[in-house]
Amino acid sequence: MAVYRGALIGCGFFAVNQMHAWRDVADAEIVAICDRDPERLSLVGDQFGIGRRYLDAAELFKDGGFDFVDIATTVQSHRLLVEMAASHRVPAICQKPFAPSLEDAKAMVAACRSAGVPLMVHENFRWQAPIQAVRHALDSGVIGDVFWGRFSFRSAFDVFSGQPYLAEGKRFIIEDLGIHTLDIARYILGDVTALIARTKRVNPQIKGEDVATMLLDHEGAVTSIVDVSYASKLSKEPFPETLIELDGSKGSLRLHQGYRLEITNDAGTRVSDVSPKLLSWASRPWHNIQESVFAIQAHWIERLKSGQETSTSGADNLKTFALVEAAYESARTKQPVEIESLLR
Ligand code: NAD
Ligand code: 89V
Repeated sequence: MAVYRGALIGCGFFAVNQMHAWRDVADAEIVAICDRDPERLSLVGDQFGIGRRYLDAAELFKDGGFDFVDIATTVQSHRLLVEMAASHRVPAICQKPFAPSLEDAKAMVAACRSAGVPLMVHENFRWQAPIQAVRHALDSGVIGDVFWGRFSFRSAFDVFSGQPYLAEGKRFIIEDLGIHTLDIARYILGDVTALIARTKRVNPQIKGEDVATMLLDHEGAVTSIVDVSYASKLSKEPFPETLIELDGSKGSLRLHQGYRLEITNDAGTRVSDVSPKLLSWASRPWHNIQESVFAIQAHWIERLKSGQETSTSGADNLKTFALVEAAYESARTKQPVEIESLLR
């Protein structure tokens, strides 16, 4: 069985999860790493026993010797690095947020398309076990045709200690976290035609918005609410759970806190435990996210083998990224935004 050799760029806070997951993914091996920060490079190189280390991505690509690249840097470098991968005809995974702007994201998709290489955005939230359980429940038809939904992520978890840059950007919760929630809404209820949003900053110590409420029109006349907050002090901290409510023609579905999936229809109410696994290297409460990192990376290798497009390909992620842009535009103008016009 062929082993796909990968190179990882960006050895920061989150990349450690990706490195752990790569060790668990069958037929994959990270053979080289790169970070412009020598301390991060040695820390991750020593932890995972990687000998080939680079401070400069251009040097990494020049030396080659790998079948794909996993770009785990923050957003500012995504376009440069994805275009570098395309110019060397190397398939690429790129962390979310895909790009600083939709125009950049479109250019990245075009570069990989014309180079003929696959591009996947590391949009892992749809791969979480509870989200997959919701998808399977809908596909089984137990609640019929869904006409309304809510996707909610409300928390007061301190994300700034692990990711201090999140306090600094003019944009915060929609771009960093809401992007996942919007992607889940698309994954569960389909593509979005229009969106209206309101935002707020509650925490005075950060620069961007930490609360957002969005109303989405999905294709097929389904309506959903996507609401996200890092300013919600609750009796039991739910981080990093996305809670879901769906009403359908035959019944309803509720994904409650504590990974409890409740389905009600004419047969009654059934509650099941859809908790994620605690992988050997994972820690609570991050285990939900960590398991989804393994799942998306295993999917990437499976799709490299089959040649099929990935679930969160660059082209697919443009449709999620457009919702982020639309939300900021709508919050600014107080007007609904048509999504199609952004994707042209
Ligand atoms: P971080 O700042 O801790 O790490 C980024 C690393 O990339 C740093 O070590 C930095 O030196 C390096 N880097 C930046 N530009 C580089 C370049 N041009 N060449 C080489 N190295 C470079 O950031 P983080 O918190 O690990 O976040 C990284 C990305 O992961 C972000 O886009 C973030 O949104 C995303 N993220 C995703 C999830 C998820 O669940 N999908 C969770 C957390 C973070
Ligand atoms: O997914 C992310 O990008 C993270 C977190 C889950 C903490 O918001 O920033």
